[in-house]
Parts: sequence; structure tokens; C-alpha cells
Amino acid sequence: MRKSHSRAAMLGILALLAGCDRSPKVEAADAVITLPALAGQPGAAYFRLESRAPGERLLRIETDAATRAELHETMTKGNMAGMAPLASAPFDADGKLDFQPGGRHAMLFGIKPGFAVGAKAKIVFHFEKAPPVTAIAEVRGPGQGHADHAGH
Ligand SMILES: [Cu+2]
Repeated sequence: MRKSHSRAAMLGILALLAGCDRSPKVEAADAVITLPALAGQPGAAYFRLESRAPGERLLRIETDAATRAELHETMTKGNMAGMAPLASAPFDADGKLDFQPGGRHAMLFGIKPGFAVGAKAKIVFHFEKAPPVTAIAEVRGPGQGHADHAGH
């Protein structure tokens, strides 16, 4: 009984130490959410991530502006543009990972009422190695960087 208690205390201290690391390994910038042109359609999220550690991957994101978020990649085959879900997204060799219009994007399903143009929404990024990172995204109107979703 005593032993398990001290182990629990030790784990608690380790967790505190980990929480004190003030240099997160990933930084998020330029987070934007675009609303769908038609209510009920999915929206999208764009952002730039930079990792200080090599070999990082973005596993998933979540936002308080939508009930579900998927990572997608836009692909062009001839004249046809389509998209495919990404199970995860690796950072480039230079430590960068961009989700930008026409390329990778996060698709947001079930946009919640109250997140209109000009609102701020929270996005939480989950990584393979680094602890989760939270960014504040500006909510923008449709057509501002979401033309690649015409066929969705
Ligand atoms: Cu998509």
C-alpha cells in the first residue's frame, strides 16, 4: 500500500516537471477557420506548424467550433481535384508543416452555432511526440481560401 502510494507521488512529480517545460516543441501560427458557403456543409481550418524536433507528425486536431475534424489532402488528377483523408501528416525535413488552401486542410464537420465571421475558435493540435498545442483561430467567411472544396 505504501509502496504504491509513493509511486503515485513520484509519477505526480514527473508530470509536474513535464508541465514546467516552457519551450513547446511545436508552435502553431496563422490559424484560420473558414465557414461553409451553405449551412450544414463542412468548414475548413488552415494553419502553419513548426517543430523543433525532427520526425514529428500531426495526428489530429480538435476545435470547439465543430463537432469533428478530419485531416485532408487535396489531390489533382488531370482536371479533377479531389481530396483524401490523412491518417496523420508528417512534418517536412525543415520542421515545417503547412495546411493551406489548395493543399492540406482540416475539414470541420458540424460547425456549431455561435461561430460566425469574426469569432475566435480554439484549435488543439495533437502530435506523435510533442505535447498538444492550442492555438486561437480567426473565423472567416466562405470563399476566403476554401475554393478547393467545391466538390465536397
Ligand atoms: Cu476536405
